[in-house]
Amino acid sequence: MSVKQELLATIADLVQPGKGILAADESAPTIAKRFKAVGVESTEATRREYRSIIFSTPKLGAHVSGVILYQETLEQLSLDDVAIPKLLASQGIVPGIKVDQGKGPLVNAPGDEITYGLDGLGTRLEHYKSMGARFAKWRDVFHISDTLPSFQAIKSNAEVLARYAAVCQSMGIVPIVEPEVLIDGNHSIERAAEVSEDVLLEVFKALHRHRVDLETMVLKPSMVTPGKETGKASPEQVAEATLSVFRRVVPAAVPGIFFLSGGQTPEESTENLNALNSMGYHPWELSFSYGRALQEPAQKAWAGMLDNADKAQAAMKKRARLNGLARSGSYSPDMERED
Ligand code: 5MM
Repeated sequence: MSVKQELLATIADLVQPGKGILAADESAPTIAKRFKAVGVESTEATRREYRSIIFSTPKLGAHVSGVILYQETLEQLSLDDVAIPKLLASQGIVPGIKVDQGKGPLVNAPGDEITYGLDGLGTRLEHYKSMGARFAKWRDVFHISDTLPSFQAIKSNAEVLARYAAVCQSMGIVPIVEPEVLIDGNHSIERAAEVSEDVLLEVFKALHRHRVDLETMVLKPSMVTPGKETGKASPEQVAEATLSVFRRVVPAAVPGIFFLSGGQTPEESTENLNALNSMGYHPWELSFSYGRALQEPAQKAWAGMLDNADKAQAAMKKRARLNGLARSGSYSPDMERED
């Protein structure tokens, strides 16, 4: 199989009707925060137990086409001693891997950040591929204020994101391109739209500069919403604001836009995705690549106890199923009452 055929096969597996991606690539500090919220200490053993339970959810592959893993998980065995990528593949799910190495301050741009991880990326990808990973993810982060993000931050982050995507494709790994515009702050939905448009425009310019093949990548952006401290917009307002930005700056050649949940509640993120898919024809598939919004109920149900595995799996199945319905605008909030 040529590299291009390999990329196209992975895209076909990821971008399927009624399915989305589970982002389970929390780094050690992030998963420790999530576990603390449900009273669990984060250790290698608790992380293995929890992730093994959710990935073993019966028929998870009916609604989840791919899972993004953290390096530790890619190399771990499930509770039944099956390699995690093998367990996912047995569910018909494509294993993927987070390859950025976190973020830190962007020098001479107070308040902005830059994502790390280009050094040695090719060598790491070779190893991840040998372990079963077929796609990768890199996340850039943009803060919103009256003055942030600076053009310097937008341009520098877009550049590294495009360089990462080009390296992935050269090795037959589908890149998920994630420019996250943060929900934190008291900005308006209009300001979020302005920043999202600026960011996406520079990201696609950089992807073009680096000759990234748009047909074999996935975009993972934030929806356009008001800041967390500003209050909520209705699903219709979020969908309209998001689509009006994306229509201007995301080429139709991109096969799938898989949104992140970015601090929205599980129900909100499903309702918003449903509204997006209820609004007419779109040139791209609109799906989910949620972390918190898919996992929060499962983490609460598990609460660090293996005896709660069935409850955790039921919670995971429910969120995956409802988001699967939102892929075609077939979700309704009444369904939240069903088990
Ligand atoms: C699951 O969280 C991912 C890893 O975050 P850290 O590197 O901060 O530990 C994160 O990249 C995630 O994939 C995206 O932010 C989307 O997740 P949410 O929870 O926003 O849907």
